[in-house]
Amino acid sequence: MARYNFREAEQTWQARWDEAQCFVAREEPGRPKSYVLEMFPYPSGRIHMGHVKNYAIGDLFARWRRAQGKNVLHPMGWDAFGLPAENAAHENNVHPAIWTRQNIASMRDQLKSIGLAIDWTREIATCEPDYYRHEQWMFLKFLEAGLAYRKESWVNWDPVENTVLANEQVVDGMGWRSGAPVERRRLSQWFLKITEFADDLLHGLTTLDRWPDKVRTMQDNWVGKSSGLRMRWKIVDSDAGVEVYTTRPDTLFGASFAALSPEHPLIADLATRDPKIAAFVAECRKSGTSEAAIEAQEKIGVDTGLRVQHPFQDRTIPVYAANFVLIEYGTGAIFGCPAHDARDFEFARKYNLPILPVVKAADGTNVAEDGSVFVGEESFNGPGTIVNSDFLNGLDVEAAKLEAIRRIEALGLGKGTTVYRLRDWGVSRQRYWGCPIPVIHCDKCGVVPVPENQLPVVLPEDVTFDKPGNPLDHHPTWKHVACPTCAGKAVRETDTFDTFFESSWYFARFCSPHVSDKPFDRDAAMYWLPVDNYIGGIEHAVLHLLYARFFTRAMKKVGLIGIDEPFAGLFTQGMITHETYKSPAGQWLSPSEVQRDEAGNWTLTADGSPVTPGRVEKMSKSKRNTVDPQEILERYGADSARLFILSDTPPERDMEWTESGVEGAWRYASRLWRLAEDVAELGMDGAIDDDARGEDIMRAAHRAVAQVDEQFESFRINSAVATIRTLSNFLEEQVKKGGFGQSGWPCIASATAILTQLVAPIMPHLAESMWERLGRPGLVVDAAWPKVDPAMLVASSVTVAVQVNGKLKGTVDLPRDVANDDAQAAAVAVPAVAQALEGKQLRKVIVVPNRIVNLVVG
Ligand code: ANZ
Ligand code: ZN
Repeated sequence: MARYNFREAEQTWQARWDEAQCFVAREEPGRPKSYVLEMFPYPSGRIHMGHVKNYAIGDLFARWRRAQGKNVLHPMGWDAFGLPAENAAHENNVHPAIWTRQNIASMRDQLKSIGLAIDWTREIATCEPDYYRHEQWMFLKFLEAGLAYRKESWVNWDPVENTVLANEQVVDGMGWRSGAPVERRRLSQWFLKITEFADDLLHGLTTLDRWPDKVRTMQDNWVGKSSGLRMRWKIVDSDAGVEVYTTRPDTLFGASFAALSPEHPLIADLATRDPKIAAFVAECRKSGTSEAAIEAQEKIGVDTGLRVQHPFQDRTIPVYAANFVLIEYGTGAIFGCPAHDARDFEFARKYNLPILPVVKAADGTNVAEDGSVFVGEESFNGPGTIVNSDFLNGLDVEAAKLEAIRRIEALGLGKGTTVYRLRDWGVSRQRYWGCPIPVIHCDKCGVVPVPENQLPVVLPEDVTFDKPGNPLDHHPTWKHVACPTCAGKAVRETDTFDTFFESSWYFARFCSPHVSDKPFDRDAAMYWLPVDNYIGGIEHAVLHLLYARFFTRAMKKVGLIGIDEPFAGLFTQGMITHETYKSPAGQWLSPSEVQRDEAGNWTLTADGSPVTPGRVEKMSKSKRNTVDPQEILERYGADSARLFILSDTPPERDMEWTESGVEGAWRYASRLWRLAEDVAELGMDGAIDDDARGEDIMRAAHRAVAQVDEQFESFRINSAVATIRTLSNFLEEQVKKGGFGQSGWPCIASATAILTQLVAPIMPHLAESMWERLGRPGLVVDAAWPKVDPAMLVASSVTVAVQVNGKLKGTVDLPRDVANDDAQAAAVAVPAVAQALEGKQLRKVIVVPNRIVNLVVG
């Protein structure tokens, strides 16, 4: 019997699918579609296990939906702009374009070797002008529609690299690559008006019932809608005032200071006269601008000497500049109530400011034996009753908020408002390897959009990386152009778009990737979108997914598309982990350097020295616990890798990669192959026909299909694998028993064919080989998914006696092993039983499964 040769089989079937153009998608209006999409990869050079998992899950859906008769779109492309290419240029002196294109070529080969059901004719790379020209055009449309604008904003500036850094690129106040202290700078940047859709983005979340709750919650928090009060505190001895925003107007009587952001105009003004304030502002500038960075810092401030008047009381409070007040949120100024806010508490302790409790905790946290309210070792921010607050006393927190707002509004000092945490999206990057922003700066005319007929603005490839900063700035010619309006000397914008720009609409481009006169064909997009199954990592729960949702709305506003939500279903997969290993000297060792001896001890393969196995952690280069998919594909084949990744744990959870696991998958693949061979060679061996046996076999197959359908649908892929194993075990036993007659023999053959179809979305190559071996016509990939015959799901029936108070009243035919409740329901419906029960109270029901239902009445 021939051993299953996965190397040969995988190549053969991939070529066959290619030839038959199995996965080339065409719009067919009226035919139900399914758009399956995995988040497209960054072309880093080689695929990693996370990719394999991502695409194994997506591929399962693409193949399964296709077999179910859906018109499937399952495309692939490359998120090809970005910093790593530029870093490679600086480090290895290779041009980003060359580096990127080489990486794409090798990763494409790798992905193809996994045997994915992808329509490669739709492949796109975002770094090519035929892709990014459309986003330049859309940007101009957004400008016209008021969805893009330019403004000065605070950015993280790396003085060594001469570039703006994203918040994530500031580590402990230092540039992640230069290690130089980051500065804050004001720069003119382009913004997209995501805030215009803040409410709509929130509302949309409620319609996304096929998204994980945690992702919806994260987006909800990111948009961060809050309601509160915007109010003015009058500055003593001045006509000026300070506008603050608070979500806790109920704590107004507990105010003990006001604080302004170091970037607040009033502070900037004071800094020109007061060196102490100027020094403080300069100090704050040294740290990043992100909320996370600011949250982590020690809360510090400086007393400005100003005081503001309390709105309801005859007292004033000092005004500080404080590092924890963000310029971009609310009004950039707050009043502090240390008793009920953790940051204010820390600040008050440090600067000896009064801590005035005004909320009596509902849970008693801050209530003494005698009922008085005290200040503990931390602030209290839960619910309770207001105290020490004049007209608010006795109200609960929520009622007090409303009352305080009413009073402030009556005094003309402020207004209840809604505030969002969401900021407009700054899309300018001072980088080379990105899409050029299509505008021109003219001294006379200002900012002039590049006229449509001059698009695309092609990123020049003849640049050098010998100086830090953006090579577009030092390019000798590219930058200099005639102003489109006055024809005078002008310069191009050298900033490029944030690479999230490209990933915000690529799903729409896939619908018609070859149209050149517009970003995509509207009809094609309306046919395919929204994406039915979008699969990717949880790390994109906020930014990418939010930007894409915004972009879809923006595209709708400029008439490109007619939907709001791009992704109807979202699945976030867990990571792949691996055990870690350390040498006696404490160095991380890679799994390929170590081995386990018979006694179970780990040693270094090279010299046998002892190795300490460590915790199971996310595969990472730093811990060296990665396993290269390439090696696995070569040793075990794509199918075994796919099976192991899908079978071990629910796909949303982290899964631990082990050598024994993939070996087990490989053994199972070989067993399936043997089963196909055995069944193929099985003949009628003259046994007497046993119809019941044939029927049992078909029932088992149908039951498995019904279960797998449900398990795939709910992403319980590991359970589906278990179902498949149960069926194959059963079929193996049957084959071993042998003795098939004229009716039994076709049954085992077709049940094995059904098994093969269930296997196909997971191990597509093996399934083709089995299908062929079983003598089935055509390719399994083209075979219609088995239809479950409901009659086959009903387990064979049994006749059950129905008794009332122990006396036989009738019988009822029930499915074997039916639930007790169902047995009872069927029993009481028997006419003679119903009669006997009339007017009586049912006290108790005793069910002897598959035999008796005894109804006890009184
Ligand atoms: C007084 C107060 C008393 C506050 C109290 C809280 C508790 P959320 O709910 O997260 O939106 N705040 C307002 N603007 C700020 C800014 N630009 N930078 C830093 N903090 C700012 O937070 C709203 C609260 O955060 C506001 O309510 C304000 O402090 C502070 F017991 O006002 B609160
Ligand atoms: Zn001009």
